[in-house]
Amino acid sequence: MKRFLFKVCMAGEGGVGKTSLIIRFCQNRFTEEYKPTLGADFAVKKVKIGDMEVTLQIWDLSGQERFEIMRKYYFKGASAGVLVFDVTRPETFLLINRWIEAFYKHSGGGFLVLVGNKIDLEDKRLVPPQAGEMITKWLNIPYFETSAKTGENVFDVFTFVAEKLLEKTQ
Ligand code: G3D
Ligand code: MG
Repeated sequence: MKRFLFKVCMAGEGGVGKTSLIIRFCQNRFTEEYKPTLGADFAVKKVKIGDMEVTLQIWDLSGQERFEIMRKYYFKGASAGVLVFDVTRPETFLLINRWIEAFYKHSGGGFLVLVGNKIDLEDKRLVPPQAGEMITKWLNIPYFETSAKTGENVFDVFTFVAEKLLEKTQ
């Protein structure tokens, strides 16, 4: 079996659900009782694709979203970035350009996917799907909508990332 290891960085404003998405993907759970933390800088999850094993080393910002200076080191060597916003907080969508810029500048050739999270909060939703779809059209960044709470689409995002990373090695 062929094995691969990639660095994947979560990106996006505080409170959008980055840590919750990692916990859903890696441990298949969601907790509302206390603020989710990974307890480490990154989580590791193996994904099998055909006869290949892809290990995603998923880096989290753990409360340091505001410190722009650290983005340089954080994104360095990232093969992919998962840029998250909260569909109930338009300001988190309006700020994605800053993350896109920083990621492309510092990762050194990684690709991005955009994620609109918290779609379970239907009544509070303020960013329509078309907003994310526009980003795909303009910037060629694939767009997913997820709920870390229900788990909807979360595995699809990371599986897509793993498949795309593998494609690039072939
Ligand atoms: P961050 O890592 O981007 O800062 P967190 O975001 O994962 O810490 O999540 C921030 C808050 O949003 C948490 O609530 C978390 O439970 C909630 N959350 C994350 N994803 C979802 C989701 O898909 N649906 C809903 N309804 N809530 C979500 P608290 O209350 O701890 O601030
Ligand atoms: Mg967090």
